[in-house]
Amino acid sequence: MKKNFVTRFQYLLLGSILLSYSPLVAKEPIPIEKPDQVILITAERFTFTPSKIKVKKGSLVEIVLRSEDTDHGFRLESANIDKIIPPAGKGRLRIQFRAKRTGRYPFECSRPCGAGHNLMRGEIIVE
Ligand SMILES: [Cu+2]
Repeated sequence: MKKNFVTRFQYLLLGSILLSYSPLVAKEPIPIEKPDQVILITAERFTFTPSKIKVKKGSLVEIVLRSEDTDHGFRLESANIDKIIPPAGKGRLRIQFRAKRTGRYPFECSRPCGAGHNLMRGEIIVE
C-alpha cells in the first residue's frame, strides 16, 4: 500500500516536471481562452499547408486543421499533442497551446495515410 503510494507520487512528480519543461504547453478543453493567434492548416496527402508557422513567444496559439481527403493525424510532441484530423467534410480539429520558449518545434502526421505519410511534416517557429 505504502509502496503503491510512493510510486504514484513519483509518477505525478515526474509528470509535473515533464510538463514544466515542455516548451509548448497544450491547453484543453477548447475554447477556454481567446487565442492571440489563429492559424488554419489544410492537410492533404502528403502535405500540411502552410507547413511553416511563425508565432510570437508568450502567445496563446490556436491551430485549426482540416483535411482535404482522408483522416490524418497531428502530432506536436513538444506540447504533448497527438490528435486525429477528421476526413474531408467531417469537421475540423482545433488545438491550443501556449508558446513558452523560442525555438523550432516540428509536427507531423501521426496516422498512416499512404506512401508519402513519412514526408508529411511541418514546423512551428516561436520567435
Ligand atoms: Cu499520414
